[in-house]
Amino acid sequence: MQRIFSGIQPSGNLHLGNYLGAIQNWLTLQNEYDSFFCVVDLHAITVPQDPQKLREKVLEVAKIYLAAGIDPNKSTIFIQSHVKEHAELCWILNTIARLPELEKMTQFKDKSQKQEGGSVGVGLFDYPVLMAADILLYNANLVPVGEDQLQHIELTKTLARRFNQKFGEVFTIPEAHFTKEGMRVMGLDDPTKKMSKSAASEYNYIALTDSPATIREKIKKAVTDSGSKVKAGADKPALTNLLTIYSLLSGKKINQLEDEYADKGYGDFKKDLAEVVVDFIDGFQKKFNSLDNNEVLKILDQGAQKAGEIAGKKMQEVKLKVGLS
Ligand code: ATP
Ligand code: LTN
Repeated sequence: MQRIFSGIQPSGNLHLGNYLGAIQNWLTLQNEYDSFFCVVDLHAITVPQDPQKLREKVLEVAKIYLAAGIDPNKSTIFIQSHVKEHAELCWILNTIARLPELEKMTQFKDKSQKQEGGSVGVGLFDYPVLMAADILLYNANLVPVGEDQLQHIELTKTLARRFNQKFGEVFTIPEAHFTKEGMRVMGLDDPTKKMSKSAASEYNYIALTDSPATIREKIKKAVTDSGSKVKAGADKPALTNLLTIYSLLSGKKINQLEDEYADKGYGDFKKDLAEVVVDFIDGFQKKFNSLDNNEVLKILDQGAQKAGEIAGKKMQEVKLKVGLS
């Protein structure tokens, strides 16, 4: 059985972009692949985090996986820092990664600009190497992520090939996997930038924890394009984005929605979209609130144990090849 690996950082508020770009895709994949879903807390601390909030967020993201429908009987769910091999392999990969490869990462450039002058940590720079370690430890074949992560997956492949060439075949070369529609959900306040949990304005995103009133208000305020037709297209980035969200949550095709709203304006469309989103998030939150924290911690312990066995074996192989054992 082929394997998939993916992860989300326990930082900020998880939003519809994370759900539609990543988690929704995982739900179908977990039926066909040996699946590993990780809460990447070591990645989260590459920018400053409040320790108590981080602790809460780690549990929250694990619960979001479960509430969204990741089934612990089919998939392995665990916390990155609970499996020490992630940091260990990251160090070894650091010795073959090259400075210019990391310097050109757009996520690093974006995120380092957002940090206060002079406070960009080495961890933020090294973030993609840790991500490569996550994936390579498990011989993952596919990595389901949003489009913004493609550059990191390319680096992962480069490092895997380089290591294999230098020391002998150890790592499987992974491929990125994403759905065309959900790969880039855009900000509600600016359809030229991706929906992001670290966005300056909360009107950029719909958080999975937003109340119905907040959701309705955010969608009402969402930017629209000139004209009045509810249509997708290159000249209508805002409507394309809203139609995409509607389509992914309702299962209706975009052209079907365009037909439905042919005689209606933006106002009617937005009102209905708000209800589709409210419905989805309401169902999601009900499941989230019904989860028992102790049960979740048990699932995470079992996940770390299973992941640790695989990661431990891979690390032994790596150390042997490099000459560390
Ligand atoms: P930040 O914007 O603060 O970097 P993020 O919102 O991108 O964070 P991550 O934890 O980095 O969140 O990403 C988790 C997953 O969600 C990744 O697979 C990423 O590709 C996906 N994702 C994030 N934002 C979007 C989006 N707007 N559209 C589609 N997928 C997204
Ligand atoms: N960088 C990713 C999160 C992440 C990840 C991974 C995704 C860390 N390690 C391994 C897939 C596989 C992001 O979504 N921002």
